[in-house]
Order: sequence, then C-alpha cells, then structure tokens
Amino acid sequence: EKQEEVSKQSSQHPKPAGLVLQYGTAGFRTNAKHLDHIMFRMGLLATLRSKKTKATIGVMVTASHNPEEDNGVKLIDPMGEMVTPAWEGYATQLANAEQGDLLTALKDIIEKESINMSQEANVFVGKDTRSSSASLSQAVLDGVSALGGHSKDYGLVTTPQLHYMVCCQNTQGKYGEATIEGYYRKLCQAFIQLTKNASNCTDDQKHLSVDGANGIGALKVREMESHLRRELQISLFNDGSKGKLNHQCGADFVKVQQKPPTGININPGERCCSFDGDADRIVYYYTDSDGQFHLLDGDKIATLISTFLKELLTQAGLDLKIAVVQTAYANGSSTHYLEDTMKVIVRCTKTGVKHLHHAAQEFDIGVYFEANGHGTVLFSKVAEEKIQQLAEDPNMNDERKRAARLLQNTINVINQTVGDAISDMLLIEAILAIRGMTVQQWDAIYSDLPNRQLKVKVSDRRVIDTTDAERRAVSPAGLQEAIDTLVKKHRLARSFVRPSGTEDVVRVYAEAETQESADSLAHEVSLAVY
Ligand code: NG1
Ligand code: ZN
Repeated sequence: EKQEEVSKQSSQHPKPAGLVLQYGTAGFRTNAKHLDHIMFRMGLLATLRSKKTKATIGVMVTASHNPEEDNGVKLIDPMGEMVTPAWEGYATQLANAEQGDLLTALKDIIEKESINMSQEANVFVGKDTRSSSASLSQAVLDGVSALGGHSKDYGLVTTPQLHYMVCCQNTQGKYGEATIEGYYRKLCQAFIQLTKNASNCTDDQKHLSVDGANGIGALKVREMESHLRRELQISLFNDGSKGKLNHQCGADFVKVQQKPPTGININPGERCCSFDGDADRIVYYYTDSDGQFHLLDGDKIATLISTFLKELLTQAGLDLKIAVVQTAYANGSSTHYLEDTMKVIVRCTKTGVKHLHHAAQEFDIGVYFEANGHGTVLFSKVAEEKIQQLAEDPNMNDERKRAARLLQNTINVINQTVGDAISDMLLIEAILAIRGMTVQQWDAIYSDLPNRQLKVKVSDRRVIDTTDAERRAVSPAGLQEAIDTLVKKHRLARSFVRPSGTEDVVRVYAEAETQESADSLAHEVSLAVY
C-alpha cells in the first residue's frame, strides 16, 4: 500500500519531464521553481536513509548564499555529517527519474541497500527564510509521510542548528539536548564560562556589529541574545526587516568583493562580522582610520583558533596532535605562518566541507576552515577524554587545570557537526576577550597576500579536470602549462582554476605580491581558460 501512497502523493509533486539536476557539493541548488519534486523525493530518500541507518536523518531546505530566488536541499547523516557519496548518487538518480519511473528508482535503492521497509524512520526538517522555503519544506514532509516515516519540523533554523539537532538526537542527548533552547543554553553557558577568564574586559570590547545577511542568522542571533547576559553586546544589521537576502551583504559578498556590506554602520576600528544566508559561514572585518577595509577570513579565523588551542595544550601539558585543514583558496601567507611560525601540521583538501571534515577527523584536534569562513574544530574522543580527566583531576596544579577547563568550555562552545557562524562567533569573541586582543592585533598576526577570485562562463566547465587538491589542472591539455607561464611573470604568485561545484562557472584564483599583480594574473589566467 506504500507504493500506492507514493504514487498518489508524488503526482502532487510532479517532475517536469526532461529536467536533470545533480546532487553537488552543496546538495541540490537552483532556482526555487524547479525544486518541488526534488524536495518530495528527498523526503522519500531521507526516509530510506533513516531506515537503513536506524537513526534520525536531517533534511535542510536552503540555498545558503545564493540569491533569494534560488533554493536547495541537503541531507544530514546521523552524526550531523554530510550524507555519504553512495547516497549522493542515489539522490541524483531519484531526482532525475521521470514521473512514471519513480517507483522503480525507489525499489532499486531499496534492493541495493537491502533496506527493511518495516523499520521505523525519523526525519528532522528545517528551512531558511526564503519565501519559497515554506512550501518546499512541506514537500519534504509529504515525501516522508508518503513512505510512512515520522518527521519533526523544526521550522526556521540555521543549517548548523539542524545538524546539531540530528547529532543530539542520535547520541541520546550526550552531545546536548535536541532543541533550539538546548542549543543556545549549551553554547552560551560555555561562552560565559570562557569569558570569566577575560580579566578587565571593557564594555567597548564586548561590542560586536553583526551583518545577518537579511537571513535566518539574524533571527537566531535575536533569539539567542538574552542567553548571553550582556557578556557580548551585539548590534544587528541586515536583520531582514528591510533588505533582500544576501543582496549586497553577507559573508560571501564581503569575502568575494573585499568590501563591507551595505546596510551596516561601521566606525573606524570597530569589529564587525557577516554571516551567510543559512549562517554556516562567518567572516570578520574592520575599516581603519584611513577608511581602508581589512578582511579577516576563514584563514585568519583558523589561525586565531589554532594558536589559542596550541597554547592551552602547552599550558595543560597535554600531548595532542593538532592540525589545520585548508583548501587551495587558503591565502599563501596563512599556510606559511601556520607551518613555519606556529609549527602546526597543515593539510590541503579539495573544496567542499565534507573533504575538510574528513581530513580533520584524522587528528586529535582538527581545525578546518575554508577561506570563505566555513569551518569548525573537531576533537577526537581520546582528546576529549584526556581533557576531561585533567580538568577533574584533584591533584593537578592550578595552571594546568585552568587550561584544561578552558579547553573543556571551548569544546562546548563549538558546534563540531559542521561550520556554524553563531558558534564560531562566540568562540572568536571569547578568544579575543581572554587574550585581550583587538581585531587589529588579530589582523596583524600575518599579512594576507593580495588576491583575486574571478568566475568565467564556459560552454562546458567539466572539461577542466584537476589534481593535487585542485591546485593543478590535468585537462584540457596545455592549460596548466599556460598557467605556469603566467604565474612566473609575477612575484610571490600562485594561481589555479577549477570547475565550481555549485554554479555553472569555472573559478579562477590568483594571489601575488601586489593587488595589481594579483588582479592582472587572475585576468590573464581567465583568458587562458576560454
Ligand atoms: P564551489 O562553487 O564549488 O566553488 C562554493 C565554495 C565552497 C563551498 C561550496 C558550498 C568557494 C571558492 N567555493 O563551492 O567553498 O562553500 O560553495 O557552499 O568559496
Ligand atoms: Zn551557507
């Protein structure tokens, strides 16, 4: 009878014939008007995934930093991680089955994965603030119920909040309580404990301007504020009351344009940050007294956090291996500083959070950030246990114990399931407060090499194939040689190209000794791509 229910319900969410979409690095993402059938089918697939894993699965409806007209969907695996590659493949198959072939496509997955259809299923659903999100998340819920799954609709949440809920649910509350209140309580309590270690922090230093990108992050910062007990005083801009989502604001705009968002009042020297449209990315910035803009991106964030952690490990006398995971977009200066001055292990992976996340899992403490501000810190079980033991050891001296307690609260303020703008913001604010560090001092740890990112439209971006964590092109023939020749004409230069996983473009990145040099190298390389 389930087949009949699926047939009946799916006719309410028909697939336009011939439409082909792919589950990419960020799930499905395109103009919202093409997504109704995708949402219904992802409700079906999440239900199967839940039966297979015997755990709760998450489905998030969002298109992150894309324009308001777009939308998208991502599945969340039991520990709050991105869904595995095999299931990304199933997602694409299911999404592209023509209306009459849907049942066959479903059966195919059920057989391949030997899914017991009488197993119970549970799916958590969340959505961002886009106008299309309400009806699209309803389509997901319809998909879940068509296969007899149970669903819980969290309504408006940030992407990382939904990842957190899924992880809490599947660890029987060990990670925290699977409610929005529980999330604020855990993070804010840890933040307040951390800031107790900040001696003589003035009200001025407790102030932060936040650009909410006119999205869900703004709503959630408002919701959280009372839990912070004025230990952090936020001025919220782009809260969605006037401007359009992600339009001339938000983390992606600030990072790519290298300028402040519209809709925010910046006074010289003041610390500001921007979230993206689903609040899983954050970048910081300030303008100096000459009006010059200074960006503190994911690389600067990773440096601040890993330096802080490394110091605490030394103070605690804990021998734990810490590494920073980056992508090819990491500024060359950050990699140099981390390796040569900080002496931490640095790894480079392909673009896309799942790659960084997996690489970070290989260390006791793995700090991972994309340059665009998406990232978090992972602590191994062993690391967490050692820290806890030390923090609770009655015979331990005060300095080591204090460091261990700071590490414990750091673990609690971090959302280890995925990059989280709110959690990252609280951690950064706590570190700056504890170290009595201004945003200018943080910025001065190292100087970024001037850089430029461009996108190039080509007829088929898939002709570009890369290797070495996307730092070198292997096809088309001759492209890499051409890039190498261009790079040699500039000082301290580096450049690479790769096909985007989320847009129909090829991305070009260049860095060099001066901005003029980086700009012209990026331009020259984009001509070589045609
Ligand atoms: P693509 O479009 O593949 O470059 C972009 C970001 C990624 C990641 C994904 C998912 C850059 C250069 N790329 O991927 O880092 O965040 O979107 O949102 O920022
Ligand atoms: Zn995002």
